[in-house]
Amino acid sequence: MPPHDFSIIESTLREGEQFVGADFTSEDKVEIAQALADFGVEYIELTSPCASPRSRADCARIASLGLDSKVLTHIRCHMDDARIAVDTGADGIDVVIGTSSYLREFSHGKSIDQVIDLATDVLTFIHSESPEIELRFSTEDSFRSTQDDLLRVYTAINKLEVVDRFGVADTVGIASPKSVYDLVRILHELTHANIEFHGHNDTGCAIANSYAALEAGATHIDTTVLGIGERNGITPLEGLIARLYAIEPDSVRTKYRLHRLHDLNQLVADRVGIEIPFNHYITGVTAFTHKAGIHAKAILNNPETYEILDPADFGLTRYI
Ligand code: HCA
Ligand code: CU
Repeated sequence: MPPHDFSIIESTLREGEQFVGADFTSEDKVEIAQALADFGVEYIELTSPCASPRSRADCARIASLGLDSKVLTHIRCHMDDARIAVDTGADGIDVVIGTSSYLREFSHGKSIDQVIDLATDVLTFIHSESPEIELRFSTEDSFRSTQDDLLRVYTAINKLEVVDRFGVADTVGIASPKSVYDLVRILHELTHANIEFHGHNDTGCAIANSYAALEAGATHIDTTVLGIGERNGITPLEGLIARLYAIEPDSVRTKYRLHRLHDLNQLVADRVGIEIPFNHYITGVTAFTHKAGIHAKAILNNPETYEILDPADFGLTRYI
């Protein structure tokens, strides 16, 4: 049962940069990266160094800070991008390419065979340039790709023995916990590799899907602070923490500096010009507010009657 040994890939500075309100300055990025590292996430994922000269400079700058979290950069499966990414000094590179018929037809225009050939070239190149770099290969829109296509792609890439981790992405938020569980299981059995899950929240399943991925043996989950990202975003860091804390509070308390979560949320909210939603996991203003008389009375006798998260662990207080 999760949480077994898993890592958070915190993508506020990549997926979160794709949020409509986000336009981080270099200083913002350094401040957020430091706050994420202080909270204790295992990985920080940064926007592709190919997105702009500033992204490239910021990537190199953050990679050189010596943070406690590993720094990853994220690229399209493209030789030009790979050549730039190996020079950023990042600890790892996340490579992604679309495999659904939508993306093959309307985005990059490649067949599955061409996807396999291109990924083979790109991944082999990165590994030969920087054998020590942590390399992840993922398909985009995995949950609208056929299982046949996915298995062909992952089997071919697995044979190269250059990848440290495989990812699956629910790019459009269509997956359910059951479909995530099944795909992660199949992939894990096929590759025996570490598996990462990236889930969008269009239908409100991102946290449950991430948890199902962990139950199926996934080792890495992507999050962003407040869930920011394309459209309505991905798995919120706070929601994943709440879910895991509810199962095993001790290991979550040990792994992360939970007291810093609220300030981290406030920092990102300020930088992207939003409020922390009132009903947000852990840090929303009503998360520890009790109103009904019956609840209030019982809470005063024993808070656990109506609380599975202890606000004190997060440096927060309850209101009655
Ligand atoms: C996107 C790409 C991505 C990539 C996820 C990943 C997605 O559409 O911007 O590399 O794990 O959701 O598929 O964010
Ligand atoms: Cu995404």
